[in-house]
Amino acid sequence: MATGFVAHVIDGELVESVRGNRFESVDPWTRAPWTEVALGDRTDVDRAVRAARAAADQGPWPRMGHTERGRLLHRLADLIVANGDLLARTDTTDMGRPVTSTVGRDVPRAAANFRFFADHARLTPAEALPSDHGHHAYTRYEPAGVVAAIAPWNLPLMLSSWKIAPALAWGNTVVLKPAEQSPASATLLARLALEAGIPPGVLNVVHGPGADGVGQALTEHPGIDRITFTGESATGRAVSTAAARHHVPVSLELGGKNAALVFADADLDVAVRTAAAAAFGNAGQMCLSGSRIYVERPVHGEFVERLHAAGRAMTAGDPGDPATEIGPLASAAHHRKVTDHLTRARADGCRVYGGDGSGWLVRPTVLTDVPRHAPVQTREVFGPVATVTPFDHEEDAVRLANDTPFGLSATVCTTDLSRAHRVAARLRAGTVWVNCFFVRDLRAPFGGVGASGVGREGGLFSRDFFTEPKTVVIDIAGC
Ligand code: TXE
Repeated sequence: MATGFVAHVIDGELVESVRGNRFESVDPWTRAPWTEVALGDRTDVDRAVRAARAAADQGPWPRMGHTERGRLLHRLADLIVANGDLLARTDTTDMGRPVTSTVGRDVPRAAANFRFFADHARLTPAEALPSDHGHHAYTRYEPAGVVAAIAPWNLPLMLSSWKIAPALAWGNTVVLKPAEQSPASATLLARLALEAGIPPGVLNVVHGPGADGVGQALTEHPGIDRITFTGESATGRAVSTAAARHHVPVSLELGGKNAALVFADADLDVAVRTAAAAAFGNAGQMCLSGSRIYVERPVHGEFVERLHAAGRAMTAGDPGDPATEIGPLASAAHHRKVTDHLTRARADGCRVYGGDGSGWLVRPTVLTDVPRHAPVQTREVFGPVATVTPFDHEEDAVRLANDTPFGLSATVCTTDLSRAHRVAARLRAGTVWVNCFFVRDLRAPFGGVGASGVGREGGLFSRDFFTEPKTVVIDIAGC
């Protein structure tokens, strides 16, 4: 039975929906509701956007300067760390991500996002343009206004903070819609923002579903100036269409079907460790997952055996147990999607290693003999499922890796330095990791090619998205 209640946060207040509706959030480990959540609709979205608009147009936040804003964002980061256990356990209960990851990775990274963007905004210079013609020109990076942030369920706190931190650091106000499968940490985060001294209306949270619900209402609202979205590629198209009606710029981080290339010269220990982390981490529920693995033929057999063994060795079970590495999939619908893929893969003639599990748990799964056009090879499964396919030479490997409409990330395992650079240059992907996975530098561009997204965020790319750059030209010739 659900015991708690997760409210919207609008204009600094914890509120019910105007119509008083609620929904239940389900704990994927117990498969039972664990909390009630305010179920918003267009009216609640409108209230939140109005609050954010007022805070943007009349409030202190956009005007207080980078130093003071940065101080408050650092205070929020301190509070995230101080309340890390609660935030981490909330995400673990909401979506099944193992607590070692929510405590050890998501909380520190959420705090780091706020610290980084606070400092980055404060320290980034703007251009002054010398002119030959008696004029001086310079650029001002002004807040864009009200940002709609629509987050997915796979890394709730971390991905929300990745969107909110740069938006706030550049002086915007935000309406956040977390995923309906994992809403609770967003309300906690907004409460901590208020506790940190961030003014009411600057960070608002509205809960509810996306299509025909809060998400859609937010993207269609005329009071929004930017939309940053992470989710499925098809949803990204709907978001773009809605945004186009009001000429609102969008940043879309969408799905992936990311390749990992393992060359015969690779250190196989590193390759197996990297591939297992890329394919099975967070039970494969990451847009960056390396789910299509291509291995040079001489080491293919050994690699398959070792990857399967690495998957088997991962502890799967209760995500609240610190020993657990693989938790349950996030929802019944998602569990069905992943297991349907496995059923279809068997029918398509794939050999399946692993893949068992009870409840919504699916253990790491390795597939071989996968037909090139099988759905498991071409579509984002978003589960702990990796296909492993042999290749014969470098050209072949690059062609296979690029044989997809997606282009989010890729991993290359090799000890040949020239090959690493050569292959990285030819892969059609927003990020290429060599002998590593998931290493992020917040100054670097992050985003995808093709069906994996539109635009980049990170460092100056975030500034360019979350601001309206303005050119000021001054006559200094005195005539
Ligand atoms: O995604 P959706 P879902 C992929 C992954 C997964 C699949 C479906 O393959 O199995 O997408 O997941 C909101 N207007 N990724 O259904 O629907 C929604 O409420 C505005 C990849 O959860 O895209 C949620 O907050 N918003 C991925 C968010 O969009 C809408 C992360 C994502 O939900 C909306 C998650 C609409 N019309 C899933 N429809 C990644 N890139 O990391 C939905 N939403």
